[in-house]
Amino acid sequence: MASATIPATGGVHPLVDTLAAAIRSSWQALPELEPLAIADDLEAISGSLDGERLFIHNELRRCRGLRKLHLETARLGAGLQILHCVYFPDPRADLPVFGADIVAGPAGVSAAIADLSPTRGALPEGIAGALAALPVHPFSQPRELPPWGTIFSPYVRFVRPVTAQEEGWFIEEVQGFLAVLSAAAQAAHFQSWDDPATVARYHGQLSYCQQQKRNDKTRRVLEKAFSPAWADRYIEELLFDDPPELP
Ligand code: BLA
Repeated sequence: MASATIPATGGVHPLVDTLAAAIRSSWQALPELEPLAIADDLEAISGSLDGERLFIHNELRRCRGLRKLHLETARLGAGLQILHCVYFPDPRADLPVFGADIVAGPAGVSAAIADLSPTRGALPEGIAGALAALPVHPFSQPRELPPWGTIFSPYVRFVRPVTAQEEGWFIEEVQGFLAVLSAAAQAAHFQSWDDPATVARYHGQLSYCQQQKRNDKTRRVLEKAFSPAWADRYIEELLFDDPPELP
């Protein structure tokens, strides 16, 4: 059975931990990596629910071409362990949004998703070509996207990994996406704020955030662990805050 996916009591699921480490180490390949300020009360959040320890840990960076890199690791209600990661591009550069989410419970990982998502209808050709050349693994339990998932690219990976081998494949595929994005960020050209292409990508990013906010499952977990008002602020200000208005 899926013994590889059962977490040690109170610990962080190995897939969450390993992917978080892989994401942090991939930051080193990003051009002009810099810290990005985060409100003190959002960096480390802890509490308890039904006698269980809750925590959320947030890390923020920025780099050339990507205005906000966000990595969240969390342990929330009912033994849920979550990794949430989104890289939001600077709309002046023709770069996609990177997003990844892992949801693991006491019975194993239920959802592992990763994508480079377009901000203007389709991915830039160079990025689509690079993604098409990456290895695709035969996961035994692919999952179907929810209705709001129209924001994802044709290369989106959404699975329930059931063995240690499949968990390894997922990490490898995410690393592939990140390598493609980091090369594109190195090479990116910047257009002006009032270029119609920049404006289109700004609206594409806004729509990405709006669609993600339709995921009731995220909101419900945060509401139960904290409160509806807190969940709302967290989603609007940190998880999927709209890109800053065009100058
Ligand atoms: C699903 N996300 C879920 C689920 C939960 C969360 C509990 C249901 C598990 C399942 O369907 O098996 C919860 N995710 C969270 C919480 C946070 C989080 C609380 O990130 C943060 C604190 N979600 C994202 C990103 C993507 C994403 C960046 O945040 C994709 C790039 C996708 N999550 C996503 C999808 C589902 C999901 C597609 C399945 C939704 C469904 O099937 O309805």
